[in-house]
Amino acid sequence: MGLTLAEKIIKDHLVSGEITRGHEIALKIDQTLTQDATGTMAFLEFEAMGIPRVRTELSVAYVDHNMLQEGFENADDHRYLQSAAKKHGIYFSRPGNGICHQVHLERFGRPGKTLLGSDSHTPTAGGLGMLAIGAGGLDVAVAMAGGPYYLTMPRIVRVNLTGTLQPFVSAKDIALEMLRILTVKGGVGAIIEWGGDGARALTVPERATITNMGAELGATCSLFPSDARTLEYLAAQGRAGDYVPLEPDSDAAYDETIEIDLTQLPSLIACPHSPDHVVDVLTLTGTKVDQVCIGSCTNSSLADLEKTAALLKGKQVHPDVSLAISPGSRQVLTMLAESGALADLLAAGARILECACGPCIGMGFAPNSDAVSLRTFNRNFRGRCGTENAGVYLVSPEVAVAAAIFGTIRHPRDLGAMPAIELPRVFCVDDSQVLEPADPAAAEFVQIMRGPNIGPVPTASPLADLLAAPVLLKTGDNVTTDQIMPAGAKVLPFRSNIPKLAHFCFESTDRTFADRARAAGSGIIVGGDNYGQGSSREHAALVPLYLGIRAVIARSFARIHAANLVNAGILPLTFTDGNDYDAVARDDSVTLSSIHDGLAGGRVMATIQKPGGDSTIIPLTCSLTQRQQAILLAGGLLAFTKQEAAK
Ligand code: MIC
Ligand code: SF4
Repeated sequence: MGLTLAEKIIKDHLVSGEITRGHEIALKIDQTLTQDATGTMAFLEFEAMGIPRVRTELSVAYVDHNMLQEGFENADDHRYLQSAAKKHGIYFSRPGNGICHQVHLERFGRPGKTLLGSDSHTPTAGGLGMLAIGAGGLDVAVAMAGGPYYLTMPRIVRVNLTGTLQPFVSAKDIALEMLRILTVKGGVGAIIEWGGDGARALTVPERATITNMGAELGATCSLFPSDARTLEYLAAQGRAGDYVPLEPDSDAAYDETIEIDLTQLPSLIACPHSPDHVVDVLTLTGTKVDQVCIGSCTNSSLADLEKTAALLKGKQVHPDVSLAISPGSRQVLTMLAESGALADLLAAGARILECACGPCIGMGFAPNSDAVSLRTFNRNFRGRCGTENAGVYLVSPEVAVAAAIFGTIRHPRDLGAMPAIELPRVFCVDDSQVLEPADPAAAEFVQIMRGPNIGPVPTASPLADLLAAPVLLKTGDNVTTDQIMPAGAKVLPFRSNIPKLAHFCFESTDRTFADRARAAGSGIIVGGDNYGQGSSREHAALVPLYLGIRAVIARSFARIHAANLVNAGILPLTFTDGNDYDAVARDDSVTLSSIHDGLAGGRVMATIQKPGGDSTIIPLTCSLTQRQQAILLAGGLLAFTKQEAAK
């Protein structure tokens, strides 16, 4: 039987394990990507491993998230990252050069290679036929040190695209359609492989919009074949030499196949506050709009913004709408300037923001109270935009432009005919803002510059055999890492300062959480399904660890967060019987006994003691690989790595 595309790349990179669904595999990682909001911690962890120089083919550090410099903190972190990158053999993409995923696609991604990134949207590079996976900072630090990346071999879902997109319907609508079909947890434990005639017709940036939002499905990664379109893109970037053709075998076996007929696909919109609340845009016709944002790692390519400019040309943004555009990279912005499109955007009344994540992560441009904000982004979790009571809707650039002009949600075909967009065959390549690392001889003399904001990385103790702790918080389903550890302009400057970050833990869910956790000294969190969906931020594990959380019991976990809990040294357990979720409440005392045997046996018994005195015993499932068990017993991945190195 033939191999799927992902299986081929996995086979080429397999360090250990067998390519059988559900088995643990270890992959050699060719490239790593870090960004500033997760990178400071990842770099501190890399430093703690004592390895002088990265052992990957390529590691790049981007600065794109923490761009507002309201105080010294972010600037200090940028300086730390720049000096540490120089010392340790890492390329450094300077602030202003663009969003990590956009720049990586343009300048570094290579078909057939593996990429591990400390950002959940790392799978964007799957648009180039790369096996690109998001992970916590510590996993990325280990990969930078030359260690393999461990994961459970996912199931592989094939999506077959047929037909042709209607005018004004675009790649974003395909991504939203998948969310409508699969929901935010439908991709957990899966790799999504895109194919069919409809996929062949899509350009690399369009493919990247789709692979980007595989993260919202919870998928491990998403990828497209590497074909004529890939060559065309790489050639435009002056990188035709990086091209290798890659297709799945014609007799490859998939675990599931989804068919999407592009001809039938309408313009879609994801309603607040979840990317899978997807409806036909027509159902919301007439809804008044306050703000429109075009950009983010999902929709900020040159093609997206040239299209935006062409649709806006000669028109004016509605007086009640504030329109912001954040180009994905300096390359995109430069080319918009050269083509004259930038002038069209300005003439229409758009506010041009930096080439960075910006409003997507609440770094400025928060909407007004109760606003309706239409964004071409990928996440619309409550409060993420910076305004708790705003409603964020996720849309294509076409729907965004229509709303910006009309002031209400309208089908974009009301804009008239779709203007034809001509993109240059050769893109403007200028890597001057990517700094090369020092050569090995000079590296030892490079001084790392640390600001006072950088605190120590919290570490766990080896997992005890008995754990008795109160339930400090009980959450519902689909809790996001934005809820556990919010981001935004106020909080992000403290990404390298865990004690400061701790004040904000679960802030929007329960303001008393951090104080109660501190007072209790140790505790347990109970969650519903898909606990920890969303970002890769390991801070959503490190901060609870710092606050004394020793275990999280949930109905199910999102992939990256579950790995981050283990890496931090927190025990993730699931209810063997999902109904037992109802048997546990906040302030109950939970006793987990014979944990060490339970780890090996896959089951831990929990005694739940109610404040009134009643108690019940429930079984919990502990589905951890032997390696993960060893990590917990060592007190987290950092301790485990040091322990292994000492052997
Ligand atoms: C996000 O989109 O949520 C982020 C901010 O890019 C995160 C990374 C982070 O929290 O720093 C992600 O997607 O992993
Ligand atoms: Fe940046 Fe938003 Fe993309 Fe995250 S999702 S990398 S915050 S643009």
